[in-house]
Amino acid sequence: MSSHPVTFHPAAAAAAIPVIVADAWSVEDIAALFDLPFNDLLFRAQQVHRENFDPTEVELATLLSIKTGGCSEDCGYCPQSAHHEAGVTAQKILPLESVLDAARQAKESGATRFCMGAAWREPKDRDLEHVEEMVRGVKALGLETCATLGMLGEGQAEKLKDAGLDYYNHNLDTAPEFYNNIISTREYQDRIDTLGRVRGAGIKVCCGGIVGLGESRLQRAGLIAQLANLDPYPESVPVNNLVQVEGTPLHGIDQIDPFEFVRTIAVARITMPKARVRLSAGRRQMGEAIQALCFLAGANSIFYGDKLLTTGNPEVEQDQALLTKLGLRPLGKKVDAHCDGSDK
Ligand code: SAM
Ligand code: DTB
Ligand code: SF4
Repeated sequence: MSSHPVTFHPAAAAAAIPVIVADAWSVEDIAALFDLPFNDLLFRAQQVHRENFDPTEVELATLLSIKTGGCSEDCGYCPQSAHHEAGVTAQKILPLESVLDAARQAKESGATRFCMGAAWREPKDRDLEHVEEMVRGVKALGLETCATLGMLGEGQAEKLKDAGLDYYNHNLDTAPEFYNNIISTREYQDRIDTLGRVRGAGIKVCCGGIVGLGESRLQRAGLIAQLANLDPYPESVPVNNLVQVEGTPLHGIDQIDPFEFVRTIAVARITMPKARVRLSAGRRQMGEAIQALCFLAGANSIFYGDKLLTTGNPEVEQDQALLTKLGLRPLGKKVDAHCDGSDK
């Protein structure tokens, strides 16, 4: 039973669109959103999106792997885990200048956020010093900074904050009750603790998850409930569609129905109205029509650049063409006379 009732607004009753009157979201309330007819769900999500954002605006965030492969964690989806044979060779941390070159290029292409990812269980203090330098350098270029380095220990978030880090990405990934099917080397609570450290240091939280891991719809609702009930909920919510990589334990499992992915985006939008919901990994496999539905469902951020961490992402030119076709414009860019892609 839901601890918070889902009521039905009289005007919406015919379409059975629930109006949630609770402060905290129960899994049942969220499952009820997932169960709505597709068009009703998207309509609700569009309303919430338009109440909180300019619906033509999309944030472009570029990702760079600053330390690739050889990770001691055993995340079942991840090609960078040393537990799997996914053909990713472990590398050393990138030199500062390579990171800054990539950040300059990202800025030139129109990105406003630069996210640095490392395949660590947690950063050693010596590694963190390198990352602090990178954050300072990227910030000085006028980009928003984000890092994802695994679990943070005592005092590490404060160091990153002092260096100018705007966002820390650390995902809950899936529902607590499904988590142990996917990762055995760290606990759900470890992730919550890291998020607490990030918040405590005054860094904005980027936290989301992956769908298509073999979880049920109820478990997807469970993930969204965890995210939406974080107090406050994350400023950025990346929703990843599993990129299946050969050699990882999840390679070859049944893929999630694309409409179910769109539903997940819509439910994230409704439950976290002011968050930037990022249509994250998996766009290359998704096609343009499903991406367009994701934007309609309230996604207003993408990873932008030819590569994610180790896998592919749509080419920059392809993304620019898609945004133009849909009349979407990158965050921070002035409105053009013809933003519908027409040349009239
Ligand atoms: N090692 C750090 C950590 O796990 O916290 C940071 C990097 S890790 C690659 C960041 C996130 O990428 C994961 O939490 C997961 O949500 C996502 N990810 C990793 N592999 C993926 C895949 N094959 N498909 C979709 N998302 C993936
Ligand atoms: C997030 O939620 N997704 C990004 C970022 N945060 C670090 C990572 C996606 C990784 C996809 C698999 C790869 O390229 O290795
Ligand atoms: Fe390591 Fe992060 Fe990959 Fe897990 S998701 S194996 S922690 S790099």
